[in-house]
Amino acid sequence: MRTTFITSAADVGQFPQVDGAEFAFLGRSNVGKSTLLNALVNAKVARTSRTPGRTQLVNFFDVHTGRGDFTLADLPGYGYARAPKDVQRQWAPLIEAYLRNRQPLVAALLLLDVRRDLSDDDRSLFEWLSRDVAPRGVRIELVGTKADKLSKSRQKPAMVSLARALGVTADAVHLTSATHRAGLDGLLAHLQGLAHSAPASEC
Ligand SMILES: Nc1nc2c(ncn2[C@@H]2O[C@H](COP(=O)(O)OP(=O)(O)O)[C@@H](O)[C@H]2O)c(=O)[nH]1
Ligand SMILES: [Mg+2]
Repeated sequence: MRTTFITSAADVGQFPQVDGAEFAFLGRSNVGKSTLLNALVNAKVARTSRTPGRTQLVNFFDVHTGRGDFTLADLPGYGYARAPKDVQRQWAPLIEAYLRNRQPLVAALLLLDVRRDLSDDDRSLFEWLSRDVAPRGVRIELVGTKADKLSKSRQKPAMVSLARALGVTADAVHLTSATHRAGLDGLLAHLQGLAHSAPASEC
């Protein structure tokens, strides 16, 4: 597997043209989007734990595998309390435009920290995705992150309560730990399966 950085986009006009399927990493700041992306492709391509700056960027990566190619998009996080107000206001239009219109997008991965309760932002994003984005054929994949921070016996109950808060069953949530490399092979195989079954599209 080989992963290369394509570009950073600050607005819709800068989204790259790609062939094949694209998957987007969504979730609040610090939930582990960039870390999970890096762990999945086994490379340090996405920058992690940087304080969100003034510019919110979508970072695109090309992944080449023996089973075909796909694109990953690392989206800016939300809910960073100390972000300047203009940055907080910028988040919604860019991400909304991306999720509503991006043609190669096959699935939006909504990342949720298994140790934390759902935030209002998590819930309203999930509801909006279900209502306005899923109908155009984009799947919503729920991914629990940082499983290693909970003992084994507390992982399942945490998943169940997250799932219940969203009105889905716990088996709809992919449980992962980037640090312990848990749940990554299954998630990658799942994405590759979706990439294969997606109709070929150009941006
Ligand atoms: N223990 C643990 N820490 C993680 C995991 N994934 C991410 N982190 C940490 O969470 C922080 C935020 O991660 P990052 O990927 O930058 O989050 P992002 O803002 O959603 O892109 C960093 O300090 C990471 O090292 C994980 O699976 N386990
Ligand atoms: Mg990040």
